[in-house]
Amino acid sequence: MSKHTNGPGRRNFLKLTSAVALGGPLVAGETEMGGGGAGPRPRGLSPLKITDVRVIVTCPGRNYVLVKILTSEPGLYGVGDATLNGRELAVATALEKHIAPLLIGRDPEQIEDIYQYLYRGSYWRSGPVQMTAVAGVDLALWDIKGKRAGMPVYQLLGGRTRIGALAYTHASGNDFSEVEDAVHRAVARGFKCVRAQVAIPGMEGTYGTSGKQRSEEHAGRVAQQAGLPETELFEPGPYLRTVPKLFEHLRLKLGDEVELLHDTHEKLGPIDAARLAHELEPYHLFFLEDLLRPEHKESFRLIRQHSTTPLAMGELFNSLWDCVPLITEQLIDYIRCDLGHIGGITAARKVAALAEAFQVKSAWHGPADIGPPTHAANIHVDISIPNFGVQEMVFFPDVTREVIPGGPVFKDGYMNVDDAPGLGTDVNEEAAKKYAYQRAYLPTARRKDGSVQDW
Ligand code: KDG
Ligand code: MG
Repeated sequence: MSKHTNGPGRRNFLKLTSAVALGGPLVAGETEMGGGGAGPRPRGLSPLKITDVRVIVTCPGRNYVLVKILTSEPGLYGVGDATLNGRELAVATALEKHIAPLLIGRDPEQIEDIYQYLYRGSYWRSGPVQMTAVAGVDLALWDIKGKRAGMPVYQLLGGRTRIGALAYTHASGNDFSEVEDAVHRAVARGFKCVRAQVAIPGMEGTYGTSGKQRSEEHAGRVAQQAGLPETELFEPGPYLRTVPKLFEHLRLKLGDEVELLHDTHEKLGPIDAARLAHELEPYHLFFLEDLLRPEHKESFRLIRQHSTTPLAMGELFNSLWDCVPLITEQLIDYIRCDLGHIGGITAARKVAALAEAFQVKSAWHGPADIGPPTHAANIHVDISIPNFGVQEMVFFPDVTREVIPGGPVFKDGYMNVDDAPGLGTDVNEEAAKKYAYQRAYLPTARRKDGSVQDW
């Protein structure tokens, strides 16, 4: 083999390094490898460049931020999702003003390099706004790569490892029997796994419920002005007394077959979290989610010392490194990062590979406040990794599907994608214009004495 087929010759190496030193892209076709710096370009594919990055902010039912990346190949584009609930415009601005100019002229096939460049290359790394923007770009690039290859993204990730992604939905109610009815309805629809949340007596607006339980006493503290966040009330005492009784009720009425999950939404302190995990043991949850704030990773050790309830954590994490200690110390059983907030498929693959080595499974975040491209990305990763656990999902309303068509489908307890090239989602830019952004916030929470509580 000649030295030229082993890698770039000195002349081309200099060309390459000087291009990068000048902040230029690893330009396709500029090296003797003939293909984008990292390796030879597949035969028959011409060099490709990013020509435009469009950021589309729209509110079909709720706010979404879409990223559409256009390329030098006529008609070839990718669509990603960069929605960050309640901070949509911050991400849109980061994309438009800071990130899009860095992408024009780059080779969209160099997904890993672009991820590294936007994440590590920017000095101000990580954080939800930055990593949601990176995720939007990353998803659009995988979409382009899939379309160019004529393959669904899961094929590019190594192909199928399973028939579909076991899915869970949400069931909630104002009392135990309402939750029980909601679980029944979910099971009748085909779900094998259901997350159960109940309104806590005396607490107005419990996370995960419809929030009917707002008392007169509390009403004064709820923001009256439209478009400002509501304030919910949280007290650990009533919460800790109610939740184990909910699951005792559900097991009594529903038996052991249905898999039950519960989301604590980062509300508890370490010893209360350990108590809840311990007291839920008899009801054999599939997992107990987000017991502690993301800052308190070391406190998971305390929970593990007291309980065998399986634990899930991670929807507020923004990078692989946030996940490291929980995975490598086996302090959790399911890692549930949000692909839309950790940098997309490129980051999720790294998290999944790390987790595989420590027998931790995936349970990527899948709420309504991330768009269909991220839900599609979840499934492409789920069905191609070996250590998939479970997938949270939602059914999008028709108005959302009009603007963002495509996406995974639910059948018999599983989510799946078809064999459409790329991610299998799109954006209808004309339809998007009909639904202008509306300012909206997540709720906040306070204790009875008025002090701030994690929501
Ligand atoms: O934007 C915040 C929501 O995505 C979050 O509250 C949903 O915790 C959540 C979940 O598990 O779906
Ligand atoms: Mg959650």
